[in-house]
Amino acid sequence: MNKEKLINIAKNFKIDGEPIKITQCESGHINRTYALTYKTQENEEKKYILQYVNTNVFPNLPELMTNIRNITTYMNKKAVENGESTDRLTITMIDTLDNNPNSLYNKNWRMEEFIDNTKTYLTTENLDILYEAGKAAGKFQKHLNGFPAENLYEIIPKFHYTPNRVKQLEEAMENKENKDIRSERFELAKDVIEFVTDKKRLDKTNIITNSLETKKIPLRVTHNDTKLSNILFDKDTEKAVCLIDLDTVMPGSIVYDFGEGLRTGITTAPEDSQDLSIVSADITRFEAYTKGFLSEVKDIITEEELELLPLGVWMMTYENAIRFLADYLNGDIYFATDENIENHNLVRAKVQLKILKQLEEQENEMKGVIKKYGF
Ligand code: GN1
Ligand code: MG
Repeated sequence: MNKEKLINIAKNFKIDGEPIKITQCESGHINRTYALTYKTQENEEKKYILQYVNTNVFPNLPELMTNIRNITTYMNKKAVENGESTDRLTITMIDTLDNNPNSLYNKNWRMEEFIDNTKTYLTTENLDILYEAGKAAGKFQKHLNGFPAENLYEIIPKFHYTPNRVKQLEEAMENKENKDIRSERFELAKDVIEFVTDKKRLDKTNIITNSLETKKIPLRVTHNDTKLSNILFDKDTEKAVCLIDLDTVMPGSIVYDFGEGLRTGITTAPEDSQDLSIVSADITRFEAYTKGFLSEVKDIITEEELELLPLGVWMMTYENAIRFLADYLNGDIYFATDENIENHNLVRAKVQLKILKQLEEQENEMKGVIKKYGF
């Protein structure tokens, strides 16, 4: 989209000054995101994020924005009550000029403050940063511990209900409409399909959801997309600042947030690395993240949840593998793909597969780490 159009859209939000620079951010797979730098009347520079939200993925955007408003208000209020700073605690939406109740312009557009002096990682070998990442995900759980999860809208129904993800994969495998691309893609994905549909793996997919359904573990406010690139770090101190991308905050399990954080935290290469030889699951990274995470949640996590944490990492990795695979078989209709990366979604699925294999081999080591830092 051209800059002129973006500037005109941004004019519908309550921001002082004039935009002087616009860049597109490439990392998300769902929404279109831009960073806008403004020159304020005091001649200072201030940055904002402008986003076109994908309403195919998020058809109930007003409810999504309500969730974000409710949890960020809660977090800010709690911090004030506890005498803690609200500075860079969480994201802040910008109101529209016409005071839209959901801070949306023209249905899909929203703006938020850019959180200053921060950066993100796709992957890192720095254990201090992983410790910080674990702390950030743990803090989010801790901060929202008193918020009634059942009051949140379920933005994407059954988001981490893994058996339903399996069903979606089965549907993709039967998808008649894509017959032409299907046969070739099926052939290329043969090994991945075989691996993820192995009975011993399918049999594990309902363990966490069953634990929630039988109330063995509590329903909690869950971020649901705690991948490393959704955590901001201070550019100077490299301390974690906060979690961003609150679109998928919904009722869920702490096990999901831990698992999704480590799905990316434990790996030695980006999610779409075409060189599988550099992809592995590194237990020392697991330990650093776990240590940070548990240091924040030790007073709220239950023994049953603790026990499920290693499985959570497996489950989130498995789930992303089958989601990428299903999208590949469906002809890339959900996740954004880069035309320069051939079979992008299959590449992503294969990376998850390699990590899965290694997680299965290191299950006992992971359990040992949880024992070490748990109660
Ligand atoms: C998507 O949009 P983004 O990049 O934050 C996806 C996550 C996946 C992730 C894989 C709403 O997140 O669930 O784990 O890609 N978000 C949605 O990188 O489906
Ligand atoms: Mg997201």
